[in-house]
Amino acid sequence: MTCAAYGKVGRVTDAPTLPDLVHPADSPDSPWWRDAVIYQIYPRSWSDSDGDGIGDLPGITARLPYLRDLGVDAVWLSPFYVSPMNDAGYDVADYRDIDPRFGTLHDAEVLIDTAHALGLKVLVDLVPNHTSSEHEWFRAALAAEPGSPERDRYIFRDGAGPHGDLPPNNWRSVFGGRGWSRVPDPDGTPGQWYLHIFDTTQPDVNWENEEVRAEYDDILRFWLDRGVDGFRVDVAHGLVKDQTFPDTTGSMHTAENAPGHRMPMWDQDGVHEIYRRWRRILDEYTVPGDPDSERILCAEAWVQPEEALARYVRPDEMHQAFNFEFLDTRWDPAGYRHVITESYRSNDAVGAPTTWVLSNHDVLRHATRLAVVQEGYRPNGIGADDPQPDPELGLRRARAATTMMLALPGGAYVYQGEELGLPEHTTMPDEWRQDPIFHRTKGTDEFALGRDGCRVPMAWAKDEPSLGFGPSAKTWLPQPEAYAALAVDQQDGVPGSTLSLYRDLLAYRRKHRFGHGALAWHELDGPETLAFTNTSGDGTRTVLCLTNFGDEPVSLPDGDVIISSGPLDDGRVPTDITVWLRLPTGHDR
Ligand code: TEU
Repeated sequence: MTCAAYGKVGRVTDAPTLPDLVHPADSPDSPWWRDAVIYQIYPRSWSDSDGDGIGDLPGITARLPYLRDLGVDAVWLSPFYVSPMNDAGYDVADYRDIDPRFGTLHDAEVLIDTAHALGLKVLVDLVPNHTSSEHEWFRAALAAEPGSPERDRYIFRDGAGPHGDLPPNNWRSVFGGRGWSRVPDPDGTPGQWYLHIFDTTQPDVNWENEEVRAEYDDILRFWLDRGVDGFRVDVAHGLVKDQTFPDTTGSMHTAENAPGHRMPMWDQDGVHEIYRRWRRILDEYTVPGDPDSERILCAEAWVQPEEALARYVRPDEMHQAFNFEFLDTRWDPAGYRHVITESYRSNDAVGAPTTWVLSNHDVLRHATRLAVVQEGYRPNGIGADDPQPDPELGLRRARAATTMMLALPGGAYVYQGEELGLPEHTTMPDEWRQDPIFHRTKGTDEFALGRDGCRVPMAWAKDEPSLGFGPSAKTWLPQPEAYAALAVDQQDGVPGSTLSLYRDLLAYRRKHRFGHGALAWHELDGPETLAFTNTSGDGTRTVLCLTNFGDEPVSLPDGDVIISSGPLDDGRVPTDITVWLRLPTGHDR
């Protein structure tokens, strides 16, 4: 390696057109959310204060200092609203109150205030595509006549066939089975059908109806007035449906099944008008001259290609959109290189940051996923009878993947427990499973085990009941044996532990503002490595991030190793390891 090679990286401000520059540096005074690292808490499974086996808000509040010490900027809480819990809270019966299992509205206010006092921002989950079937609006719709204003808040249609006993079209549910269910009319005779893109207990809301739009405006204000810093928007690509309701043959898991063939329930142009409306509401809460007061929207939109996703983060719409193409990338340098390049290209074109993510409550944890040889659509749940992924390989790759992710400019989301290297529960007995996907697909050719394996309660202390999750031994899902050795108290302060790695990565990233840096590919290391540089906006600091995907160790150029996702081999980078290396001053000039 020669110093001259680094000349390609260039000093961003002086050489914005260099061929390998993928992403220019962000302005140093840009607002907090452009480079924030946000920790996802799944409230059922993080911390249980009362011993009922279900996590709760007081439990979360008590443990917030752990997140301050981890070094994240914010938390996002999956839904905590009143819910029958048919989809773990993504079936909301009352958007303005807390489910008693999680606590009270007062507990939520205490949580928000405590987080703010610790310097952490708080995002909550907004679920606008559907309500619970126990929401007062849906109950009123069932009690009302077809064609009534109550029914118009949802998507009711007459059935097909001479007696209306066939569904209005062939749409499927994402969770398996039909996307429509029939209800009796108020007089008890078989009546209309309603659309539910997810579970039958999650009727889709009709976003063509102005009363619906006004209601969600009000829900946003309700939580903004309580101090939340933003919303993660559930199924952001699903709110508006093609009003001709055409039959469709594509997969429900992909918005665009073939170039230009968009599914009629996903990514319709009309969703953007809704987000422009919401953005105006959020912007009312910004204190002039104080970018730290900005409130944000983050899209959960399973939309491809990257340009389509970037439409959600145009300047007058949302702030962030999860980069699921990155999450779905297999353990392959060419795949990562492609998705990183395309993501910056698309987001930079609209002036938005890229928002990286590797795990959440819907997918196999990346400490397991990255050891799975994938065929087709990403695996969704592994059971005791399935081939078991190699946990060591998974953890090694997960640490390397996270070390790569946290070197990338932009924002990032971290899912609870990944900082411990927690694997998926891959041997959970079926009788525990609660995900509606498991129940709706059972016995059918769509069969999938579902997402319970990534939702298992956290491991805080090896020798305590429920591994310190709560004061009793109860847990709503069973914890696998492997969690004990990975508990927080086993890793805290231990050099080389995954928790220490995350803390070190986050501290260095924050100190040197990696999220604001410029990214350029570094070309010298062959097809089996992925190497890029993150250069600070003033050009004074360049860090090389190198991941070795190949079988042979790779040599490093001159520089100081800052962090490595695992031990080096005589100064060389072994298989499935990522290294951050500070290049000597001058190399980047
Ligand atoms: O998920 C939306 C969604 O379509 C997927 O993540 C889905 O869970 C996956 O494709 C199944 O294969 C959101 C929430 O994150 C999820 O937990 C909810 O179940 C879903 O919406 C419905 O609210």
